[in-house]
Formats: sequence, structure tokens, C-alpha cells
Amino acid sequence: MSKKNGVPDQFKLAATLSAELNPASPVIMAGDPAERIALASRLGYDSIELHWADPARIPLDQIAVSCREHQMDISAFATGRAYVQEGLSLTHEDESNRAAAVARLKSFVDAASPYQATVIIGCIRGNLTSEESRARCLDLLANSTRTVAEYAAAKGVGIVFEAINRYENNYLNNAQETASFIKDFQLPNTKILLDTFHMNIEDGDMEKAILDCGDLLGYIHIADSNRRYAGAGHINIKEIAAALIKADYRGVLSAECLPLPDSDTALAGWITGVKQAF
Ligand code: LER
Ligand code: MN
Repeated sequence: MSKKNGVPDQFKLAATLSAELNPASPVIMAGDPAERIALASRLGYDSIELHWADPARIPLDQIAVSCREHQMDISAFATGRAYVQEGLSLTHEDESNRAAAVARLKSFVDAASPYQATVIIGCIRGNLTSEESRARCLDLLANSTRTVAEYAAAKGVGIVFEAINRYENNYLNNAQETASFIKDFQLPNTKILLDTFHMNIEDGDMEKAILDCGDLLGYIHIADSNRRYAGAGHINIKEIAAALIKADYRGVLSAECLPLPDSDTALAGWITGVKQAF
């Protein structure tokens, strides 16, 4: 197995970036993109995952210049802030809200296309309003995900759909449910994003969850049980690392974790924790 900086080179390590830090939000760095990207590169990260509500507000040219300077790339565009900050939802009861959510995701795809980055569908899926609404909600979600995923495929952009724990979203919480959703609706160009923080709550056997996804596994968020950096909690990150190798997963491991105790400590701690796991 060939390794770069102690991590098998089948993996790319991504640092999450947004406009501002929030101790309750799992984004590890914010502020001057040039300075942050230079630091992430020095620490051994390969790429940057962007967390903004609207791609129109991302200083993308500046980020791209800094990434080029440090031979880094943009791994993904996270879209959850469009739901959290603006209430856009793929399953909203109001059709115009759903249409706006699809339009926003297409604009994320447009932004991602020049960088061949991935677009993440996470909490922008919205929530079930009642158990009776489940079938209709899944239909709505599948239709809009298909629309976005087909649009993305034509632009060389992949979509990943995230399994999110029950305290944030009230359906599609674990790996198996999320895989079944993608398979049952035969969604094109759509893979699964597994986030170890959510898995720790929802997936009884984390190795099995990873292996069961098989080829559908498309992206990984790594945070510890307390959502701090890898190694700051009690998730067995070595078990996760071994399962990813066994599954022959080749792709991004992203530091989507809280910027605690502070951004710099979390950035350095996450890299150390992940390296120790391999
Ligand atoms: C998004 O990737 C995620 O994991 C959500 O829990 C964000 O709060
Ligand atoms: Mn996540």
C-alpha cells in the first residue's frame, strides 16, 4: 500500500471552510481563504470542502487561486446551509420552495463543474411532516434528486446523498436506509456520504455499514463521537480506516468537525488522528 504522509494515497484529505466559524456548526475553518488554505496545505490536507448557503456568495476565484498555488483542489460543495439559513427544502409542502431548492442545487452544480467537485445533498432534503407523509416525501425527494443528479452528470459533477442522524433529520438516518433509497428509486449519478458522527448514533456496526454500501460509497465525513476532530472522542477511527481499506473506498476523507477547542488545534488534531488510524 503506497502512503503519502502516513495515509494511503487512495484517500484525499479535505478541510471544511466557510465564511464564519460557529462553535455549534461542524466546519473546521473560516476567515481569509488564502491564509487558511495555506495552513491546511502545510498540515497535509489535499483539498477544501466549501460550506456556504449560496454559491453566488463564495469567493470562489480567490479560493481557486489559493488552491492552485498549493496544489490543492475543491473536493465538494456542501449545501445544508441553504436549508438551515434560508429554509429551502427538496420536500417542502410549498412547490415554489421545492423549485427554489432544486434551482439552488443546480447553481451549486454549476459552481462545482469547473473543479469537477462533488455536490452534497444533506439536510436540504427537509423533514417528514408526519409518518403518513413518508411515501409522498420520498417520491418528491427522489424526483428532485434525480433532476439535480441528471443535470450534474451532464456537467461531470457527482452527487452524494448523506445519511444524517435522527436528531437533525427524521428519515434516511443510517447507511442501509440511504442505500435502499438510492437503489429503490434507481437514482443516477448519486452515491452515499457516510459521516462517522451520524454513524456513531445510527449504525450499530460501523464496519458493516461501510462494507454494505459497496460501490455506492462516495464520500466520507470524519468527526469523533463528540463531533470534535478525529481522536478527540471515543469512535474507533482505526476500525473505520480498516473498513474503508477493506471496502476499497477511494476518495475523500473530510474534516467536517467542530472548530474546537479552536480552529488551528482542530485542523492539526484531525490530521494527527487520521494518520494514527492508518
Ligand atoms: C452535513 O454534512 C452534516 O453532517 C450535518 O449534520 C450538518 O449539520
Ligand atoms: Mn456530514
